[in-house]
Amino acid sequence: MESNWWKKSVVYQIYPRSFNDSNGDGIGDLPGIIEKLDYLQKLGIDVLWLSPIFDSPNDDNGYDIRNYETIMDEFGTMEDVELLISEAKKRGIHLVMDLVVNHTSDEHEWFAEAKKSKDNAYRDYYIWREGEGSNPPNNWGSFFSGSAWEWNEPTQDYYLHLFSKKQPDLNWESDSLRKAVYEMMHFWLNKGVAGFRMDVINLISKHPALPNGPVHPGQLFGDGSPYYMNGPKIHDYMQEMHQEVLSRGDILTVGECPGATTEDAALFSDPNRNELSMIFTFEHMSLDSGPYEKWDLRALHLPKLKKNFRKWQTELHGKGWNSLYWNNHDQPRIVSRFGNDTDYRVESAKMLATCLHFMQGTPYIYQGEEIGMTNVVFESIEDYQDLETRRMYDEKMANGAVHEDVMQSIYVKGRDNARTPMQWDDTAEAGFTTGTPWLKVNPNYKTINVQEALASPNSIFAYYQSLIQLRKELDILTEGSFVLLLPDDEEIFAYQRHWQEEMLTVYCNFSASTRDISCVHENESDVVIKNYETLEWHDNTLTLRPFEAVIFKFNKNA
Ligand code: ISL
Ligand code: CA
Repeated sequence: MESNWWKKSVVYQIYPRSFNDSNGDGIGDLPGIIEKLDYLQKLGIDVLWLSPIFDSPNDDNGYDIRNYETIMDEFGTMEDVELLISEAKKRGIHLVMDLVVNHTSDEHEWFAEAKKSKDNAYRDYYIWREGEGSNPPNNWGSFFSGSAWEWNEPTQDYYLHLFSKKQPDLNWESDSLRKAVYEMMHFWLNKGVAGFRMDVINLISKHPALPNGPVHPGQLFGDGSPYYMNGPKIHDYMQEMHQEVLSRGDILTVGECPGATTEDAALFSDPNRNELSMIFTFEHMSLDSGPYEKWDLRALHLPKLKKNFRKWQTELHGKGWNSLYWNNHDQPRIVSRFGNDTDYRVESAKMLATCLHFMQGTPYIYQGEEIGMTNVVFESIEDYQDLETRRMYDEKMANGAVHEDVMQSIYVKGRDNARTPMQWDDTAEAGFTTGTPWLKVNPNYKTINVQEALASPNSIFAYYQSLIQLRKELDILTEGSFVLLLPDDEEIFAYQRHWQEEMLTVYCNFSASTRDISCVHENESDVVIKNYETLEWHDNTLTLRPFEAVIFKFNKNA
């Protein structure tokens, strides 16, 4: 493998539960993924990242792992995984696993042991504290509502869970825990996986005193994040993990890092520091929320988004590496979020893809993004399956919120927007299953589906194929520097890339209005890709129609 191969790769994320059901039980599975490898090869991606496929009671759909080395029954068997790895390899596709080691399931045998007694051999795999009188050890809230602490009767104390109470946090201070994690990583690398996406990896080092956090306006619990995000030993742990595991090959590693700044990102991804290939930032995903929670809806102010990208593009250039994403299994659908999923769905989906894929970094495509899947509106809260959504709903309603307001937040931000079944064709249940899907399909599958996309040369799918191809062909995409144009413009996202004597200019209209842009350097014949069939070009003025995207490439010396 070429060194740093992941710099020129495009990653595709699969949420296995929602991708393709091969046996009619309503749940996507590994044989279902194997059936669709030809489809992924046609798209042109290089890497498949699978959300967790390990044995789990599914409190959080596999992000609560009961056994790291066995496969969830509903998804298939270890033989299926081995077949998937080898079939993917035949098509030039590497497999990346989800590494969830901030916490396990409370049904993991480590926790089943640890909770029994204070002198149990696994006790120090988790984080235990005495209560403060009849209260929990501190005021931290969990990401999924309620306190971050749960009482353990046998030992008369509490354990920490930053996520649900069925996801107890692991104690990375324990040498034997860290060793067990590294062994498990070797187990998967020995099977031929090419890397790991590391779930909330920057939360693994907690400040040992676990102090109370500030209680922000409108919040019920304290914010412990100053004491668990990018904690005191995080980089020691990453360097140790690199030395013990990751140094064995040129592995793709991407750390999910809420709350990480560009300075943190450089520490994680500077190749000379030997930690990770790259991280996922959350900053660009928080610009349409209030300061304290994602459910607090705000309109996006485009200049903020542009300046945020500028910061990440310029501050990591030559120092580290970016990941580029609009979607994943936790985020609403981008075409509904920063695009327009009614009149300009196709145009805006292509425009958003253009804007992202011409930056420096490794692009991630989330299943369904390549056909422009949209958010969903279910009228009943009962139709939502995500625990984050359900707990938030219950907590807000118990505290006097209005049903319609809470539902509105869920329509805009709920994680099930990303998790509705993949839309393969216009037959029943979108061709996802012959049975009853675990989560309802989006009713728009009759018009938005893979079969329809493959039949049309102008589909969003075909456009993603071109973008992926361009990343292979144009070194300037991997290497070039980034310059933001028109930073304060509220409708147009424009930037340049520079590399050697080459230059790219990218013009993206994030609005439904028509705008004239004066192009000094560009020529009509320099267009690399565009999302409208023709160009509106007169006397070096480019007229950008709603959600139009145009890219020019030229030689600065010519
Ligand atoms: O989903 C979120 C946005 O509301 C985040 O708070 C999310 O919980 C956080 O980004 C961590 O996500 C990861 O770890 C969680 C899991 O539920 C998510 O699916 C996963 O991506 C716990 O493992
Ligand atoms: Ca199935």
